[in-house]
Amino acid sequence: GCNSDNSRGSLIVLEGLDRSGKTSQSHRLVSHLKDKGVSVELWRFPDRTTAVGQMISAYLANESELDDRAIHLLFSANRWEKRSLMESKLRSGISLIVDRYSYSGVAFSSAKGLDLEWCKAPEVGLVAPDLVIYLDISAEKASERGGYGAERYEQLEFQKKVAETYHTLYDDSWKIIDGCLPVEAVEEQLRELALGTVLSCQKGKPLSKLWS
Ligand code: NYM
Repeated sequence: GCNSDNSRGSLIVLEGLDRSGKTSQSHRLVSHLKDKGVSVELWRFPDRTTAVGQMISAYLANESELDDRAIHLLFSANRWEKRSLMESKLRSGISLIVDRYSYSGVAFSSAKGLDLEWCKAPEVGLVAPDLVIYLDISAEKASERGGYGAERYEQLEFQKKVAETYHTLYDDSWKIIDGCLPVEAVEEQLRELALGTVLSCQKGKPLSKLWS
């Protein structure tokens, strides 16, 4: 029941191309869950507030150059430095909605040509999400949405490669939502998926580790 000792918060990850709608949908989802009385926080990766996050941010803004493998490992380190806080939040009953996670790390780096298994290796042992939701939108449609900023990676040809690598990461546990649906329809599907996952974690679904 709700008060079982192993009741915990759930780790819910949103993934997708740049401009797929993840960020605004994760905000909407968090406020909906709060309204429902769920204790929940919005997280995102990269977490640009840490020292590592600031290096990542400078790289993305084209203010610094880094070897492809070096930046890959920084993105991973940025998740590792939050790992224990993440686990303690979950164990204390707080659910986390996370805008990007290890799958972004692998999809973006392997789209540059790095080996997929090499990209996954530093992620092994991080907390595994209870739910991964992919907001599915083609690179073309995403680019039409406007607002591709000046950040590195926000280019049509590169995003097409990222979409391909995301597809190689899919497994049956992923939930795919058509990102071209109206905002409210996407929101409705997200709410239902998230609430179901929150409930199963309250009932004591065990925490697991990547990759699983
Ligand atoms: N990105 C994000 C990576 O290349 N590797 C990662 O591990 C993560 C978490 O950073 N284009 C890329 C994807 C985005 C960019 O993310 C910044 P956002 O969500 O635009 O702040």
